[in-house]
Amino acid sequence: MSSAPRRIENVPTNLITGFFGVGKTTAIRNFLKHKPTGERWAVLVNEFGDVPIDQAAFGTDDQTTDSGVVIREISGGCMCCAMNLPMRVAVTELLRQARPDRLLIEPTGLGHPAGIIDELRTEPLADAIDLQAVICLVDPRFAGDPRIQEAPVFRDQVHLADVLIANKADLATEEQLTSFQIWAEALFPAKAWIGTAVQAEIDRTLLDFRGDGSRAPLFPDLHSHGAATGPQMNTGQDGVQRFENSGTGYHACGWIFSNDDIFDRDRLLDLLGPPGLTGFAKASIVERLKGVFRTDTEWVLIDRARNDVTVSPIAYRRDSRLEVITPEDGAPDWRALEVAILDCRKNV
Ligand SMILES: Nc1nc2c(ncn2[C@@H]2O[C@H](COP(=O)(O)OP(=O)(O)OP(=O)(O)O)[C@@H](O)[C@H]2O)c(=O)[nH]1
Ligand SMILES: [Mg+2]
Repeated sequence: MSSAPRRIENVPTNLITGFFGVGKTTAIRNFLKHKPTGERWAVLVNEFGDVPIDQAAFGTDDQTTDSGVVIREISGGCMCCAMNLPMRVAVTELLRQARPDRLLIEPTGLGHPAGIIDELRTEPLADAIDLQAVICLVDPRFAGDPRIQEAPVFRDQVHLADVLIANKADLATEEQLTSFQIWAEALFPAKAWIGTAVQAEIDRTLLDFRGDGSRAPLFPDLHSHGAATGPQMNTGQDGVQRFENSGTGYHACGWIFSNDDIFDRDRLLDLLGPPGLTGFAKASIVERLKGVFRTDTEWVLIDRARNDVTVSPIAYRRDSRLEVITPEDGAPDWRALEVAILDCRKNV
């Protein structure tokens, strides 16, 4: 006779929040590296665009790694907005399937934590989840940028966090780090922890801080509107799939290219790299760009947050794919970009 499965209760859970490209996925990858042996951890990643890339960045093709880590993705909008139900379903399924010792949740860069926290604290998830520290990463270079600083989503990401970390400290000046510290220490209610990090190396024990359940959002209604529209899927030139969606002041366009296409690495990097090269982005603000490409030398991950670009080899092999996020009023001609990308192919 088989016994009923054990109830899932009080799974320690953390939210890792922060604006586009600040280092959330990098932080989670680091936490996973320090995961106690024998524990099983689950990760839920939400991406704004319709073409998920973070999954590939975790170095897994089949959503389940062999090292006690299970990863799931929700793409195409913010799970805090119109996606409460998909989020509830995804969390429930992930908990059932993985029966994890800890759950880490990465919302999109526009994610409003209040909506997610509410969902986690309400039945049917409330019993299953024990919400611990909400960790918010900020880029100290942009903490003074009015476009970000005054954005209600950014302010609530900061306000609702228990732990505040200035990541990318290597790219900031001493003055920017000092300004961050002064600003962070003046926040009310006070943070449980304020720190700086490089490559999102964050002390693992911060995950265990108790979340402060009394933090109320400054902008409680934010998560009930501004949901992404779409997705609008178009089949473009040569059978390429193009997906567009927009919401909360941003526009995302993603592409999936055939696995048979082989791209010229140098031309591709010229195109997608920062302005100053021949990049399309000269005239547009690229808030975020993530792509996996099969090139003539190797498979690469192109990872760009504004004008900081890193290119690294990647184990993903399923297809080439790209996701670009720009402010809604600064979106380029996506079809022209698609043509330019396809022009970088070598084997046509
Ligand atoms: N120089 C520098 N680069 C960093 C640091 N932390 C992360 N990065 C790089 O910043 C880029 C974005 O990092 P991610 O971890 O993907 O950021 P994210 O917040 O998950 O991005 P989204 O999910 O797209 O919002 C990657 O190329 C990282 O390697 C850091 O401390 N210094
Ligand atoms: Mg990420």
